[in-house]
Amino acid sequence: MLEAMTGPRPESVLVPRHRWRFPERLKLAPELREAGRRQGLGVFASAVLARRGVTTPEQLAAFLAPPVAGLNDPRRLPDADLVLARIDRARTAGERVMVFGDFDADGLTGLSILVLALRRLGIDARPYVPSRLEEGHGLSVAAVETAASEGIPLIVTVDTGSSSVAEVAAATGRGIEVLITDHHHVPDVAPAAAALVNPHRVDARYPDLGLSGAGVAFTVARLLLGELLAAESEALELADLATIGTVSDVAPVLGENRSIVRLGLERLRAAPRPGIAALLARAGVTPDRVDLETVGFVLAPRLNAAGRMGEAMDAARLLLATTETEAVELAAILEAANTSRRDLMRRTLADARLALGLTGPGHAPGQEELFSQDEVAATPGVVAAPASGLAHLVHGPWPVGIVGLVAGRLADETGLPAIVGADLGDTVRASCRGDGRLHLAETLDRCEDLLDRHGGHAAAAGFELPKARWDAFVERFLVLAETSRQADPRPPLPVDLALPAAWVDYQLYRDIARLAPFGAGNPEPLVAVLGLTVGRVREATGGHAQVVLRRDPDVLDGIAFGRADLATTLHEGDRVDIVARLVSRVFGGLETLQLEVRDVAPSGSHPRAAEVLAALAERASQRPVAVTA
Ligand SMILES: [Mn+2]
Repeated sequence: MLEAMTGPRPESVLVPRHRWRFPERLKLAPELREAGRRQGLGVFASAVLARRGVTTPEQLAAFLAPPVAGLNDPRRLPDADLVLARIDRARTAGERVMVFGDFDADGLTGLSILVLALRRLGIDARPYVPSRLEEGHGLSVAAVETAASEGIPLIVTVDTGSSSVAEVAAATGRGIEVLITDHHHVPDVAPAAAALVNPHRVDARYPDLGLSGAGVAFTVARLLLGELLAAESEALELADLATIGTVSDVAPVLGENRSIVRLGLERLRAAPRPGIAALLARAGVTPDRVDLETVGFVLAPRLNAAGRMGEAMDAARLLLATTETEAVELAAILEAANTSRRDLMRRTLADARLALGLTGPGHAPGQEELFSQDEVAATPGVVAAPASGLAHLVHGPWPVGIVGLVAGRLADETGLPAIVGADLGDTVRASCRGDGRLHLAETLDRCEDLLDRHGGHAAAAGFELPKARWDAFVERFLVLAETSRQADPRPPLPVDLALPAAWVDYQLYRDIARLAPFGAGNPEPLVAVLGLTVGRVREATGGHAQVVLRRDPDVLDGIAFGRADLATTLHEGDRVDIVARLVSRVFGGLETLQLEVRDVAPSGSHPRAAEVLAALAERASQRPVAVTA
């Protein structure tokens, strides 16, 4: 109140940092509510699942069932019979088999899965990882030549090959058969391979389209070991590798992928294979604490770094390592690749920031400072679009393997879409990253006449164009970015549940925990906790804020990481709504609920929050069941 009387003090006014996006209204079907109740799952968690596509009692039961129940019959893969027959023949004939995997983490883990499965069948499997710089994506002619010179009559691809028409023809010309396993788009003219195992084939009847390349390889391993050895359960032990591929490819953690990552996490935690154990040890992570975030931020980047730095074969060897000694040695090589990848990224980012006129220490919120200003010197050949306030566009003489990472950092740091290109002679190959507010792939579609090729998603895309068309592209891109600019520039914050504060309890935390593991397609739910009263607020060390939130009759503890500002903008007695992640804190043997605060708004300032609070006030006498916004 004192503030109101002494006039506005902008720094102490509470304004939410995000545009809260409440979930679409949903009336939970009675049978779904009942199905949840039978499983001991509360109505709010069931509603979250329903919004994520779990809309029938059968799907809900499958979601909560033991993971093996969610795996599909591998015999439903297209060309399953052809693969089985050909591998069986290789086994009886004692043929060597080359397993060709893409050089990213999905390809590398998928390759390891098939190599291990073939070895289990007694087949001499030879891993082959192409060089990112010299061979690029797809089955390579160099691999075909290697197979020919080594007298290998059969190549199995992983995570790639669906577009390799010429290379498969080259193999056939040399008397080598190719079995393709892949999850990428199948073009109208598919390669004439001996088998094309890809759930995305138009004639495929496989029930799940979410598998990654490693997920397809895992399913093929289940097929081979199950049918040829009656030992499918042994194939399940490869789920840890499939999990890394799934997470690295940002495949949705729903459906069959949810089963795969649950099996994989069990294995990663309980008995990580030597290579994974060595990587975790290097990163200082104890196996029993591994979750999908660890997989995404510790394991996958180290494997990808190897591919970017030309050490992908070492990454494959690491995954296949059978002894700790070998694994520790290879993990050191990968760590070195990861470090040089990071140095290269820092230098490239420094170059790009200088050219773009971005000043100050280069770091995204919450991340370490990347370089000091004296490291920065202009690199010749860097071309940046002038400041527009709409996007950052720059290209230069940088390695192709690094520009995506740099664009990601620039986008995180500035909150604007970033396009970073690597010069390849007269061509620029560029990566685009953003927060999805400007749909990057659709924006590129509208520049199609200027581009040689392009593709991607809302928040990540890529393209290639002749250097001579760069300026025209920049001009077009900025016009498109301007027209689609949002009236409200704040980043959106998706809210999964909006509940009066009194309804947020430990049981809700437990229900939400049952929806784990969280990842792409199934993010950890955020709850808008409505109608709290601010008690004590204090700034905590490390730029955080701690707040005690009163509700009737008890209090909730809140912690707001990186939001020291709240110590100034929140005042005792303020009525607030909070978007938070629910966490459990164990203190003195007692488990209590804590709110990990993402954003705060004056209570009822969002119309949907006001609606929930009004409905509550109206029905204050009994506890209604479905007033969730
Ligand atoms: Mn893939």
